[in-house]
Amino acid sequence: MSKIALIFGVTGQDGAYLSNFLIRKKYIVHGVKRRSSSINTNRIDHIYQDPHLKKRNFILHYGDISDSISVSSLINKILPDEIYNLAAQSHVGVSFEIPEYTANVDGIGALRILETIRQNSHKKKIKYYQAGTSEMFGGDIIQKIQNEKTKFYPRSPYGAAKLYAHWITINYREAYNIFACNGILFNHESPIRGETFVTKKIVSGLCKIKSNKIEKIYLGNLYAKRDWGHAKDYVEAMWKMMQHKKPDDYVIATGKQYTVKEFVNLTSKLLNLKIYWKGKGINEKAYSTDGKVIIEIDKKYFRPTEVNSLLGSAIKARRILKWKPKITLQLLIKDMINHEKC
Ligand code: NAP
Ligand code: F7E
Repeated sequence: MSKIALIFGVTGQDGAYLSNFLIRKKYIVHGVKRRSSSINTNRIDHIYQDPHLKKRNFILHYGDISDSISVSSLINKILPDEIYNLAAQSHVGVSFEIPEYTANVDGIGALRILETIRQNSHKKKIKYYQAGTSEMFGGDIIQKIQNEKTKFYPRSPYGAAKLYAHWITINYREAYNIFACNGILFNHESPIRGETFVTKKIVSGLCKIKSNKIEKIYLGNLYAKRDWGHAKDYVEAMWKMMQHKKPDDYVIATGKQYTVKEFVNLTSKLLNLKIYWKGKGINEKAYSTDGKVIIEIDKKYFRPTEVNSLLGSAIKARRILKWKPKITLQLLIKDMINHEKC
């Protein structure tokens, strides 16, 4: 019999990749989307519009994880085998502007789901995946390479909210014997990454500059270092955690890091767009060979507290889950460029 999965955050980057992945594994996938005034299902329309899949394998529901009633009624009705909680206000910069909302959705949202799982435990043992993040480490403040044993030190309302979700997941696992896993995922990107995250902004911006659609883009901190992987590899890790005999917490990362500036340089190289840099600090700029400024710094993209350096060790996932990333940064950028069709 097919397993039933329920995905909160199905319309996001990971929700779309995970839906595809689980449907290929013959799951029946229920997804939760928010009501919005404009269409927010672009990333999953290809699945939803397939009449065959729509009827049998992929069902969408309205819901919101800030609303306990919608969370509990969906779980009570569907009684899935596995719940993936990917729903979040996922932008670190934005979390400084809407900290209470971020705490409610990214922190308490997890509690709403876990508590409903607990209340249903006499009817069905539902497994839970929590979308945790390297932002909980706050970078290299405690340790240069971060793993499951590294102390947390969140540097944003987003990181702090996700840390609550992380610990409440562990508490429900220990207190009520619920199969609940925390994935501590480092940055992962794809052609369907949100437009305001730095990788998508760079790839899409440089493509538009190359095809003369815009003149320049504005960025913030060029020297932040990130461990960037591909979302396709990372959703597989989520699923593997849920299939293991014991629920546990895992870091998922590539073990390689690059600065934002190096990401720009690599993207322009792959686009055959020759650039050079001049200036320092806020006045640093990238130029095309004909002397035009194509990248400038805008202070508004700096955060009140920055996570300077993220570098993960996924040795535990490699050893126990037999998971390792397959897609290199070069291939990730090529995939993102191809999608832009520039
Ligand atoms: P994303 O593209 O921003 O997707 C977030 C999803 O959550 C969207 O479907 C969004 O709906 C939904 N959502 C937001 N608020 C909600 C609410 N109140 N109720 C129900 N759904 C809500 O994020 P992602 O990159 O796929 O990441 C997936 C999860 O992993 C997130 O929890 C994120 O914090 C976490 N994470 C991401 C990364 C990464 O590098 N991508 C790394 C570590 C952890 P709309 O489409 O309507 O906005
Ligand atoms: O920033 C710097 C910025 O917004 C990366 C989320 O998925 O991964 C993501 O969070 C770095 C930061 O991702 C711009 O200051 C420079 O140092 O792409 P980002 P993030 O903050 O690392 C983690 C693991 C998550 O869990 C989150 O959900 O790039 N940066 N210039 C910029 N960042 C943005 N967004 N825009 C710029 O113009």
